Amino acid sequence: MKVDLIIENGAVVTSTGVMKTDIAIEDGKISALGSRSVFPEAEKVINAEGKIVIPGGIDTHSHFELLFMGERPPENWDVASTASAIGGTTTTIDFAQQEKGKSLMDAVKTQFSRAEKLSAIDYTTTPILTDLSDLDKVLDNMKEVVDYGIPSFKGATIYRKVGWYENDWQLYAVLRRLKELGGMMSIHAENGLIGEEMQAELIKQGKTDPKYHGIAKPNFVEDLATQTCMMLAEVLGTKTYIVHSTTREAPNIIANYRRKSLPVFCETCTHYLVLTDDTFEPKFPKGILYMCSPPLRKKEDIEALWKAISDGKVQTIGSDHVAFTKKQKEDHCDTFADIPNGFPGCEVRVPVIFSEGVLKRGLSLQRFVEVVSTNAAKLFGFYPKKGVIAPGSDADIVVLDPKEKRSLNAEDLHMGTDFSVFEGMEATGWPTFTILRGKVIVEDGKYVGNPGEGEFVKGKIEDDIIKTV
Ligand code: DUC
Ligand code: ZN
Ligand code: ZN
Repeated sequence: MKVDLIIENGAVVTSTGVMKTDIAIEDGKISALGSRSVFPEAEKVINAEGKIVIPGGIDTHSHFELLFMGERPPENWDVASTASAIGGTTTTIDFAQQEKGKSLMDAVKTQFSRAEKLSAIDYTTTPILTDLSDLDKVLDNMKEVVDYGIPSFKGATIYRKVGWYENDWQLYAVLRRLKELGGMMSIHAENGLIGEEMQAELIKQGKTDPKYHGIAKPNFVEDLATQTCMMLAEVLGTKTYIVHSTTREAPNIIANYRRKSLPVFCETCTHYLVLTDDTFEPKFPKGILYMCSPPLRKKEDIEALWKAISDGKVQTIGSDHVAFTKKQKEDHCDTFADIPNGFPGCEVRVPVIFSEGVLKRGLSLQRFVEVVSTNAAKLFGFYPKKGVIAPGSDADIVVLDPKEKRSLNAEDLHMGTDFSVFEGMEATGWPTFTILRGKVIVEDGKYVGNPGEGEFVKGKIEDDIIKTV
């Protein structure tokens, strides 16, 4: 009898540390760790000598095919998910936006109808609440979504114009319901009233350039909302996950509540660890491209976030991938407040964190794996199926070459857009192989799978597992 695949001689990052071990894979699962000499023969052998072997990346924050601020990126699920795979991500937690007048479950079905056909990687979703006009109905519908295997929902304390906003009462009611259901609330935390009134005031004064984006929403606008969310989380005891924290203070605000043993968590995103608000100038050709929310910050925030990652105060790093094109940004650039927020990043997340974190700042391999993979699986309720290299887990594995250097220029990447916010930069540490449930889908940097092979990953949050994040 043969096993399907053996990965030999790699430095494998497991839940307990880094060890030199071989990995046997059968029927899409890891069947054994140990010495190849005691494994059966294999159909295929990958020699990972000199490579680092990690669980497949899990992107906690992608927006594939998102219609937002008047634009839908031309990039489809197949292109986005293929690019994710090339960059070492094997599961994405993609947002599904509720449409006005429709239910959260409708949003899930719409998103999955695309993913089922086109996704190159496994997926689940976090529905975004956009229509709370019948609050009781939405609260009721949340149970159906949780029972379906989707335990997280997303709200926002900003974006009144695009309808993503929840007021304090709505947030309270949703958190209270999620406490009953055992789910987790993901929140985009920026104080919408101050941030958006400040935007309007600046625009009235003719201050419409991208650099005013950061001036309208300085650190305290995010910190204030983060603090509010933490107070609600404490009062209600609901699992609460702050998405894309960017300020030097936010991880500390959240850590203050973690110290009280509350289930609260902090995510940041790749770009907040690399890019500063200097990129907003000049407006053309580049400032408008760097428009995202929360805004890019200062060098001091970047270094504080990296420290918070190694200190355990940031639990996950997502991409916040939205593949707008240059034209889509340009078409709305009269004032900074109208430029569609977001840019592509799903492909570069794992390599940039490896390069900037492990190689440049000495982030441990163990912590690297926790923030790009393991913690996401634990938080969103599918650990140890994913997020770990252990017998019985899905064989989602990345064989990463720690010496491979690639440019981050748009023309060298595979995301469906025409610019890169990382233009001119390089990252060292790229997947030689990306393996999804035992099947090689990326080999030597090329996608060799078939879009549509990705599967829905059901989640159910377990309190004893989430405590280990
Ligand atoms: N921020 C972004 O930059 N893009 C999408 C949505 C968001 O909150
Ligand atoms: Zn957001
Ligand atoms: Zn987002």
